Amino acid sequence: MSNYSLAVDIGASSGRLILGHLANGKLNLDEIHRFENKIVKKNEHFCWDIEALFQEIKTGIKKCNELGIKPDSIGIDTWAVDYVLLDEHDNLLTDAVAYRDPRTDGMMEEVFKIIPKEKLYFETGIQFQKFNTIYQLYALKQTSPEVLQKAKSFLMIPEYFNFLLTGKKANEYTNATSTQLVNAFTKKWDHELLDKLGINKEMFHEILPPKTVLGTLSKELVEEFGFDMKVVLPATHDTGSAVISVPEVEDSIYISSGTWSLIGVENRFPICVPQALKYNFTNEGGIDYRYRFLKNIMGLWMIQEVKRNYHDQYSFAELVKLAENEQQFQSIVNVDDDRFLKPDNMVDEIQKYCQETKQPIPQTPGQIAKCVYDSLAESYKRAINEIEEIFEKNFPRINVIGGGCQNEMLNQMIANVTNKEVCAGPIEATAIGNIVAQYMALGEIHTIQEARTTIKDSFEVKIYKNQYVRG
Ligand code: LFR
Repeated sequence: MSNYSLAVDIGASSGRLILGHLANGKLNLDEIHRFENKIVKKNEHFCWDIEALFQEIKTGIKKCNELGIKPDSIGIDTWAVDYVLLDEHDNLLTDAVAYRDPRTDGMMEEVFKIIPKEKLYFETGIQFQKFNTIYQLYALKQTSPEVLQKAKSFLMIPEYFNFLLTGKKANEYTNATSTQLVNAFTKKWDHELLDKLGINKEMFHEILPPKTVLGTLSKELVEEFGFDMKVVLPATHDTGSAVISVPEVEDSIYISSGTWSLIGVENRFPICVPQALKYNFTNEGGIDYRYRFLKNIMGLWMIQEVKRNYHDQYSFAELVKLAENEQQFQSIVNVDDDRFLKPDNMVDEIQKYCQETKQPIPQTPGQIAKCVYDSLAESYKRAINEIEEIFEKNFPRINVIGGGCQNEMLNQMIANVTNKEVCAGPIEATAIGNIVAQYMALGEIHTIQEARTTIKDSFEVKIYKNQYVRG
């Protein structure tokens, strides 16, 4: 039996600490700690409460100790694009402003005046989203240039937690690519882009690849926890970790389904071609320099917000049930529209969209939920068509991974609208990808192929087929 590795996986709506260990070629998981994450208002901006999140990480580590388990290593992944800046004394210069904050409104257009859109795409390969770090930094430059000038350290969220654990400051490759400031081919910070935008390039650190052992816990934390462990870099971008867990990547399209739906394929090189630009696909860096050619789709965020707007009166399962009872109702919204990124009220926004597009206006919670799920399935179908057009081939299978793959109704809808086989699982794809990267760093698993075989042998995958095709 292997030693224990601890994955810290924090998404936009929840975080968890999961212990992994290998026994007889199978990976076993134990959830040690789970907590809520949400956007809070701070200094007029939507922010993440990173102090509270770090306390939750510490609570989880202490729970391991209470169980008598001292993991060999820990790895942290979170959502991408967001960052903090530190001064010369390593004090925070900024809040951890959340990517849904409207400070980046209009910034993309400002950046394109300095760097043509095409150039930006052909160099970085990254999808245009108004919240990418490049636009966040440019927004900061407009309002507080002195802060940017003073900054000595740019750390993305998992990197800041790693710094608090070890005292070491480093940037990690998979998350760095999400900034739209890394050259897709050299895999380094693009100094030319930074210079053109007048962004202080001294604050960026060396980009380290996943599977790097960053260090061990600081002396203070060893004392506090009563044990030491290695701090390893997994793919610190959660989607990078999740896609490692896709059991079968050949001829498969994956959907990493959570707050976002990330839909795409794994690739050995970036595809920065005009057609990919036209459809706004990204080439995010992955473990072993495998690229994720994918598109961000609004995802379960919409239903999370709907649930919140109904004052959490219905659980997610209940909303699915209510939607199932509304088979006759159909209105489709464009889930890729930025208006759904952070509307004041998601239910109102969906209703307004339907009214403006002269479709039946959903009234009941069931109709709203049905509209969201139908719209998501439509958007997946569109993205799949675009992928097949770019690759000039048919992908017979879709692998849905992550928490969202537990939504049986949505899985079935995807199979029906795409007429493809849908494989659902594993659920904890991100934590699993995080853990196997740690095992690769420690030499317990040797290759991604071996990791994927282990994952396939360890976790159930459920198959869905188009209900309307016979035979
Ligand atoms: C998913 C994710 C996506 C990224 C979005 C914002 O959790 O990391 O990959 O585009 O959040 O960071």
